[in-house]
Amino acid sequence: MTPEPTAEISSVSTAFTEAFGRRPNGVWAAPGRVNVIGEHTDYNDGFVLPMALPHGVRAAAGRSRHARVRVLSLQEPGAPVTVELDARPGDVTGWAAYVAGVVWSLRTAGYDVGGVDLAVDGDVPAGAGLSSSAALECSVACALNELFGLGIEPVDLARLAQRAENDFVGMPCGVMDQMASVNCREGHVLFLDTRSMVTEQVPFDPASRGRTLLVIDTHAPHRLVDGEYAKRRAACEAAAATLGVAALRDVALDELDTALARLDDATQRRRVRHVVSENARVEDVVRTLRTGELDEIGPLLTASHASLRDDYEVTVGELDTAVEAALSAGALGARMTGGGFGGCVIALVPRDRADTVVEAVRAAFSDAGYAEPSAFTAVPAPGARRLF
Ligand code: GAF
Repeated sequence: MTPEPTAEISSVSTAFTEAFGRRPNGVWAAPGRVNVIGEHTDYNDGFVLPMALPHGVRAAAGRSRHARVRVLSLQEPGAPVTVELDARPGDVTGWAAYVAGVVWSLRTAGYDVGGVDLAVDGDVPAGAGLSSSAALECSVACALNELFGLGIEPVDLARLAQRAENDFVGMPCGVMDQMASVNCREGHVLFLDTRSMVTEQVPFDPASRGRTLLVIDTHAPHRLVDGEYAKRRAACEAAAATLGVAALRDVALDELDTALARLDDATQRRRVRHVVSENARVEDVVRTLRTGELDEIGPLLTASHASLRDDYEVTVGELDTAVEAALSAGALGARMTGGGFGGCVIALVPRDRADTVVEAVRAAFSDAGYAEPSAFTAVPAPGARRLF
């Protein structure tokens, strides 16, 4: 017998029932994320350190007898979108492509996904670089995995969701966001080696140290599908080829100067310096957190931002202004998080300075003529799971 849905899931469950005339077989949830450090390292086989947010996507799902996918979103007005089960890349555009892409990815990997109806509901702030797409993909991937008894392990599920985004949606992202959405744990950051896919759950509880991890949404529109992300990735791959390594992960920090001297292209030199130094910063942060220290990670976060601004060139005025204002108002460290070109900044702050820091960022934005930013406290939340 199916248990009664709780308040948390009743809206998406009710939407499913209203649209499809029956109750869903279950509701699955997958979170968005903030990345504490390790930016633009995942597609270089490097290290990342994300944590899940309480914000995410809930997917109510039910098997159907028809050979098609029907999906509605509570964030998108209108009737459910209908997609054929054998839809191919290019056949579906817009938000539904993330859903159809997961179906395509699983089916082309040989998994027997049949007809399905879905209702999705999300609360990851849109366009903020907090990984709403991975949350959507992973909620659907988890639902299909259980509904059709596919038995896919979490790491493989994340890879298949990444493939949906790479090859169906057309965004050449790395695997960080999907791994975070599937594998993060409450109260922890996820240390991921994107080459071996080995993970370590590192305890992370700023509140117990009187600290707050603020997420400041600059509301600067964040766009990763416009080609800049792909250009960064291509520059890294070209540099790795020139250096004769499989990926920039293979360049150690103490070999950096030698490697840079072998690159003629000044842009590639900057990109390589960011990736190599960022990998080293992730390892430093993890070492620091393992010892139970927290404040010492602040300067590493700030150094990461400087590298993303000066060498990787993925920041915008809003991100730099937010970081500078936060640091001036007493943040222990601050950096952009996610792909960049807009989106959010994180700031590690003493709890009793949190309001002051947010006010300082607001004032700096007002002076600069930017839209008003918003902020919330990030608390490490659980990864993807079945809600009922
Ligand atoms: C985006 C991508 F989706 C990730 O894979 C990662 O590369 C990130 O940008 C930058 O670190 O979120």
